[in-house]
Amino acid sequence: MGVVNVTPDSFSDGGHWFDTAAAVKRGLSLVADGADLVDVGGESTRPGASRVDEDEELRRVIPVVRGLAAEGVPVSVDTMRAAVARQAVEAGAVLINDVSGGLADPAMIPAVADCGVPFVLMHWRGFSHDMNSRAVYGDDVVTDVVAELQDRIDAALTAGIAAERLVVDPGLGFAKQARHDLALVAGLADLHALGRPVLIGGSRKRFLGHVLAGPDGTPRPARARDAATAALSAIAAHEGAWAVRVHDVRATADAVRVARALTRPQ
Ligand code: PMM
Repeated sequence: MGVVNVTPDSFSDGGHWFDTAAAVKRGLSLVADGADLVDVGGESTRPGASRVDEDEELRRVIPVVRGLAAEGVPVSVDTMRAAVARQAVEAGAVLINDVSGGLADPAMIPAVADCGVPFVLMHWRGFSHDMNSRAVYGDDVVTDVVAELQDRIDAALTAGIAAERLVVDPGLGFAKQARHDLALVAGLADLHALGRPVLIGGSRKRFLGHVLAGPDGTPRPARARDAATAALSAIAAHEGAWAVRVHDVRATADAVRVARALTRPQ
């Protein structure tokens, strides 16, 4: 899954693809690099970010979804809003990716039930402006995240969404400290116990900056985390992830192919 953030302020690629034509072009180049799916989002979720209003989110996202779908690209929409999700599906999106797992907008789960497309339920504990304060877990972060994701699965099933349409995601970097993110990737096998495909979104995230910190402890900046992202992608793929969500598709597509060759020798 390649990322197109149509935002002025996403933490790692904000501002680059902010106009429609540039964003569509970017999506096409991600496909040329090997993306099977292009995730289009119009709201930054970087830690501390404040919300964008709905009209502005629609204005950013819908023309890009329409433009990519018209080119035959499978598009997912990265949104916490039911209205954006509905209009994106009308514009050709084939998957709804909600980082709040349906919690931010009470109309989201009913909208997904109506739309009939797959739905990514990400682990989430609150909006970006104060999510870091929610990074408090019991003895084992994996156990807590699995339990909270199970609650989201149950909410979706209760609303009539078929289990086959659900994908789960541990939400790396969302109400997590670096050690939580690392424990979740190391504990990927436990996420499979939920019985649903797993999406991993670790691309250029803070925990990789900490892993790659210099001798004085300064984290590696976001733009210099792509090799680490590819390594993470290979590990996630090898551990059975259904998809990885990344900015630099080329390196990750290669990494995933290596992982696949190891698990399924021809
Ligand atoms: N991370 C971001 C945005 N959307 N969606 C899913 N399913 N999983 C993620 O981990 C995720 C996401 C934030 O990263 P960005 O600002 O680089 O897009």
